[in-house]
Amino acid sequence: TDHSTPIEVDAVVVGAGFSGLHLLWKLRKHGYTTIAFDKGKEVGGTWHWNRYPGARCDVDSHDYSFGFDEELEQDWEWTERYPSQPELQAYLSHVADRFDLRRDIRLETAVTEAHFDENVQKWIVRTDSGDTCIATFCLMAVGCLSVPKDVDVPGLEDYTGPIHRTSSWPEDGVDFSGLKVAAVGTGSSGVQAIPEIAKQAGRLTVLQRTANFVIPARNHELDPAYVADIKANYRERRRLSRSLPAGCIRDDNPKTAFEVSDEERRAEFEKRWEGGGIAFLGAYSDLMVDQKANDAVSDFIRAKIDEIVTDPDTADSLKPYGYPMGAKRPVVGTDWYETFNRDNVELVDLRKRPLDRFTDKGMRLADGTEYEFDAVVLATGFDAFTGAFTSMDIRGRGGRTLTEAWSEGPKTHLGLGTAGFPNMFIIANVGSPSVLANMVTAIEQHVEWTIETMDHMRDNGFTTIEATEDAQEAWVHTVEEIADTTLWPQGQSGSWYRGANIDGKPQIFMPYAGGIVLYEETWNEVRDAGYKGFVLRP
Ligand code: NA7
Repeated sequence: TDHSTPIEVDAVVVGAGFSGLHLLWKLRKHGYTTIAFDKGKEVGGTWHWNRYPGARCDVDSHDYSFGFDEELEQDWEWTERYPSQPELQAYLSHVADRFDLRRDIRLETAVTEAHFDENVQKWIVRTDSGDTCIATFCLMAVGCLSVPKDVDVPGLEDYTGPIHRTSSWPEDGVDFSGLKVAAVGTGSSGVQAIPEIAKQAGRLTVLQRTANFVIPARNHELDPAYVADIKANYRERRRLSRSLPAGCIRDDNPKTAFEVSDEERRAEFEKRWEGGGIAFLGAYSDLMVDQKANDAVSDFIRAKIDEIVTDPDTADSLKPYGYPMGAKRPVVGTDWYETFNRDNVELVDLRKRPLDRFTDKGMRLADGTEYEFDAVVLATGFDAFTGAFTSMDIRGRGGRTLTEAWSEGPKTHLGLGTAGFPNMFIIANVGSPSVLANMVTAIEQHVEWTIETMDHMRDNGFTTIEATEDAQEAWVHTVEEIADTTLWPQGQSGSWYRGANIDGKPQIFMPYAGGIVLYEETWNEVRDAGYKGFVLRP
């Protein structure tokens, strides 16, 4: 590859995961020249890096996939209810090959800086391979969970054994057979990885700081008749998905929790617990808005934990208290609670038995107990949403850095653009439904709107588009306001939705909780009012 000649394109795409691949496909279709950079060895983004054992999506396979090409939909065979990481990786690699996207992708290449040059009204983008790229548009397809949080586990720097992060798992996997392993973190990643590691390890010690509500996934192989039915009606299914707030079909019950009898409510929870998955949250329409309704479902789950986990102390530690079910990202898992009945698994509840520090060989608890470990697994989360932006040197008008512009937290208009950074479009990240909806549906909206806006600019002779300060202040307010109508804010201590999982990170409720339908209506109004809140310049 020639790195010395500047690459001139209409649009540079940062990232080649779901967002980046979709962008590449559509940009080309609409006649734009483009190039994408991704630091991974392969396309896939989130699904390339998070290849730890048990990694799996918790949206149904047929919905967590691209709807832009009917033949792709018909040809691709999903094998399980929820797609595993290897299957998602295979799918995204297939998409890159099938549509010949690779000729516009440079892998193992990280974008290090993106500067808007006001003289030429273009983005000058540089990579760690020495490429320079000059582009009219800079499209940020960087993902919401792509930069791991810095390790803040005391003493871990002294630990001399191997440390594996779920978010950058070794490509050849890790053999834990017979080893003494510690796992830190019990969010979605830890909950998926721990039961798998427990099957292999000699001893597994799980360090839990905050207990989560974990709903059983009930993953299973797909029945060919079911798949045939979906494929026969795929267009309708996609249309329906776009007409529902979550961006996928979830079987939401319109009833409220206390308009039914106690027996009916229990039966509904039981049915959904058996059915598994995020659909559990759709048991009643008021679970996320009414404290009493939420208490009912939270009590139901705590009772399940008591039923499943044989040791009463462990059961007690696994039970979440102090925040409403669903007010932190709900976790979907397989055999999570059952894993703690295994002889080789111990739960260390850090709230009851605080950690003193890690040592060269293992760890010491405040009560003096010493542990030795052959390996440590970290599933400690991400510098969510903004991490991928602040880790690059992004400068807009007047050389102002994005980190500075976002010093009070990330501010955008509709999550699509930010003031001072013309022609930078952000795909499914802050200020948009992203992680609170089916991510792929959310991505689809943004990709469509981005290209539609670029077409509008091309057709009408506009050179730049830029969000106004006023519009983004108003949008940040709207995003907070919508979150405040729910029980979400009560779960935000320590939550990555607010940036509260990282010391010193400015706190703003980042994802838009209004769902993809209201969001689409808002976009339509904005566009129909001449891109209200954006300034278009010739
Ligand atoms: P999460 O959900 O941020 O979970 C991180 C976990 O790591 C969580 O249990 C944290 O406990 C724990 N953690 C973080 N730092 C520490 C320290 N220092 N000591 C002990 N425990 C710690 O990240 P995931 O990767 O699991 O999931 C991210 C998203 O991926 C998920 O929501 C889905 O959208 C997919 P805490 O709660 O902070 O007490």
